[in-house]
Order: sequence, then structure tokens, then C-alpha cells
Amino acid sequence: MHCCTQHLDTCTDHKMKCLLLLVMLTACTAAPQDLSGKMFTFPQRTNSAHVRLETSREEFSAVTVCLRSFTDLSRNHALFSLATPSADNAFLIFKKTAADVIELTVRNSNVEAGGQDYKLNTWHSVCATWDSQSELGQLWLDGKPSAKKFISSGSNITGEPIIILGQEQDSHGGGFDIKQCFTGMISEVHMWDYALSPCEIQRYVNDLNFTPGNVLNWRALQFQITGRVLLENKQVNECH
Ligand SMILES: *[C@@H]1O[C@H](CO)[C@@H](O)[C@H](O)[C@H]1NC(C)=O
Ligand SMILES: [Ca+2]
Repeated sequence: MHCCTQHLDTCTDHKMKCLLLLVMLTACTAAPQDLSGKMFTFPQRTNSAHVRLETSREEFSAVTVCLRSFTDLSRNHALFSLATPSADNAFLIFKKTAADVIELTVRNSNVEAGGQDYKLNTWHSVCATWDSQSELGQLWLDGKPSAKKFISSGSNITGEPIIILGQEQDSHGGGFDIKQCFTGMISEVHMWDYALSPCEIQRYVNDLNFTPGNVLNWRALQFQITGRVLLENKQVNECH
């Protein structure tokens, strides 16, 4: 992050001072930013470019993730990859090659939501909900629910989560596969530690006054970009 690199330039051979500056660097990259009206652009097929989203939370008995995506990929690609030390697919939203299938994986158990009208070159809202009590998962495409499915997830998602956009993790923070990378744009990522009600999902989809994520909040997002990912103004097909 350029806000911090200037501090590094002043880094002298004095070891303590250097250490202090590095601590500042870490703190600075983690400062939350309001990304309202912005999007991440993933313009290139790589096995490295990604955005890491930060949270201090380490246990989840329920999860909702919502995001908006735009792509022309018809192959497999990850939309949201959360790995813990014990499960690389601790919470994964994955678009399958089959045109109409989106897969939801929790603690390495997966279900498929079929019949999804995931058109290319179109902004879509994708939400996924799961809770450990019912062990039910559900996917929402543009506010339209899929059939609820049993996910044999067992119990809570626990352990330090590494959350990545742009790549699919096959290990805790790595194991990226170029054939599963995301290219296109992603915006308005939120994550909650509970299952949103259908009504709250509609409010997110319609960009009404919804409760922002209490785990990840697009309006106060802590993130780190690696490789060629750009933070840009969100493109909309409207003139005002
Ligand atoms: C699951 O997590 C919730 C809150 O995050 C906690 O209250 C509960 O005790 C956990 N359940 C188990 C079985 O550890
Ligand atoms: Ca994986």
C-alpha cells in the first residue's frame, strides 16, 4: 500500500526503528477502507493475483456471504474462498463449468445448486447461507433462492480464516490453480456470522438499507492486494 511505502524509505540501519516502521506498515495495510461505489478488477488469468480480506473472527456457527460479480468465464471459478488450517474449503462459493451450477462447500462438504441463471457479462448478486444447527445451506442468485440442501458440515467453522477473492485455496492461504482463478469484477462483499433472512437478502440484492456484514463489511473493509488486481470505481450501465 503506497500510504506506507514512504515510511520504509526512511527505514535506517537502526534496527529498533526499522522494526517499529514495519509494525506501522502492518497496521497501515490493515486499516479499514470504505469501498462504497468501488469494485476489484481481476484483469488477468494468473495463479497468484488475489485480494485477501481480513477478519479477527475465528469461530462461526453460521455464515452468510453476499457479493456481486461480473465475468465472462464459463469454466470453473472461485467466487469466495475461505480456508482454515483444518479445511481448505471451509466456506467456498464456486461456479462450476456446467452453465447452471453453483457449488457451496462448508468444512469440505459440498452441495450443488442447479438451475442457476448465471449469465455472462452481467452483474449478479450471489449470496450463500449456512448454519451449523440445521446443517442446511442455501444459495441465492439475484435474490432467487435455491432449494435448501443438507451439508454434512458437522459443527462450527473454527481456526484462523484466510479469506481470498480471485483464487481458490487448496491449502491455508495457497494452493492456487490457474484453471480456477477468477477474472472479471467483484464488488460489495459482505459476510455475517448468522444466516440472513430472505427479506434481508432482498434488501442486499436491491441495495436498500441493509445491515452491513459484521464479519466483512464492504464499507469498512480490511484487505491486502497481491498481484494485478485493481480497485476501481464500479462500472454501471447507466448514465445520470
Ligand atoms: C459454535 O460457535 C458459537 C459462537 O461462535 C459458540 O457459542 C458455540 O459454543 C460453538 N459450538 C461448539 C460446539 O463449539
Ligand atoms: Ca480448495
